[in-house]
Amino acid sequence: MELNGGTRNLSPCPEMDNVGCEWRGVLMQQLVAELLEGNRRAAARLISLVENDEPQKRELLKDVYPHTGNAYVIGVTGAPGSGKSSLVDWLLKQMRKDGLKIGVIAVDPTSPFSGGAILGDRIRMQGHALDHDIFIRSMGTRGSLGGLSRATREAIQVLDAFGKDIILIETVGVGQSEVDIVKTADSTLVVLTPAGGDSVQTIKAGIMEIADIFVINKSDLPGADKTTTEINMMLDMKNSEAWRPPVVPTVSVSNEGIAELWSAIQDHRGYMENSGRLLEIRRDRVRRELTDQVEYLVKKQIWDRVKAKIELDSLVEKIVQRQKDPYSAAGDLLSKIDFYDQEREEGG
Ligand SMILES: Nc1nc2c(ncn2[C@@H]2O[C@H](COP(=O)(O)OP(=O)(O)O)[C@@H](O)[C@H]2O)c(=O)[nH]1
Ligand SMILES: [Mg+2]
Repeated sequence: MELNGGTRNLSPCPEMDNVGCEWRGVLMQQLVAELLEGNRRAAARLISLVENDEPQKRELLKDVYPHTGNAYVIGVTGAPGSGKSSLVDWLLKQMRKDGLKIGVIAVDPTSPFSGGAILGDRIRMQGHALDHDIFIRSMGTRGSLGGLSRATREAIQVLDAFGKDIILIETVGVGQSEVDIVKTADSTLVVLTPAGGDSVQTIKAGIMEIADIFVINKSDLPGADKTTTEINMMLDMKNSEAWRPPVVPTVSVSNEGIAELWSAIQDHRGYMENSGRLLEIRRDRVRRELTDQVEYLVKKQIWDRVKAKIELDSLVEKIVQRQKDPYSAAGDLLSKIDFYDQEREEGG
């Protein structure tokens, strides 16, 4: 089996005639060139392409990749309503004072694409709409949550090549997929609010593990000190690691604690860079990405061959009728495409 899938000789648009396809290829190259020149519409279109998982996406990302690696990625996660968007809003203002160019990706799988919290985020962040060094994009669910974390990773690459120094990712911290999204960040902020009567012990363990910095937002509300103390106690109990997450109180409706938060982020970045940890996690990420790509290509190769040679529907029908079982059908199927040696697999 030859692994030539995804290389340039594979037509990125097989449904078109050759002339149309070449023309589209030229347009795509132009799109990447425009992105590198700083064209916002090109950035927006490229993110749409990755979000919709368009077939020509892989070719584009190949051209984008050599221009990535400069941006520092900051993840902001926490329960809905904890104040993530308000915090991001103030952080943008704070970072702009340092002359940084910033991209924001607001991921909210709980919201439909064009309404709800996403719309609220758009309106809130509109104050930055005229600032050309800020690029804000919302992503909702189109297809699976796994698809969303892939699309987020790819959108980060686009914004990185676009020349952003910092990429902020806001994500609702509820499930595994959001945790996966956060794993693409170099520094992760977990936003909590004063627990009131409740104890912070109820916070999901996974979320505690990923925090580089704890933000106690809405510190104007009662119970902020208690929450801060509890988090610190939980940190005391953990084995001392090289980096102890600071706990930063903020009031994001009135810009309190934002400068302190920005300085905590910079401290963490300094730690990541100086300790070699940043290089380490980026290497791990590349390894995962490479594994994913290999698996993607292998799967695609197999299914392309299977579909070309085998009538799947009739096979499914036979299995439904109990004339065949799925286990031997899978083996038969792979042996027909000259890929799978069934006898060896079964030790026969
Ligand atoms: N009292 C108080 N309310 C806040 C604070 N930060 C945000 N809020 C409010 O909390 C609500 C949710 O904020 P939002 O930023 O949309 O939260 P997100 O869902 O985590 O992005 C909004 O009504 C904010 O005005 C804060 O520091 N104190
Ligand atoms: Mg929000």
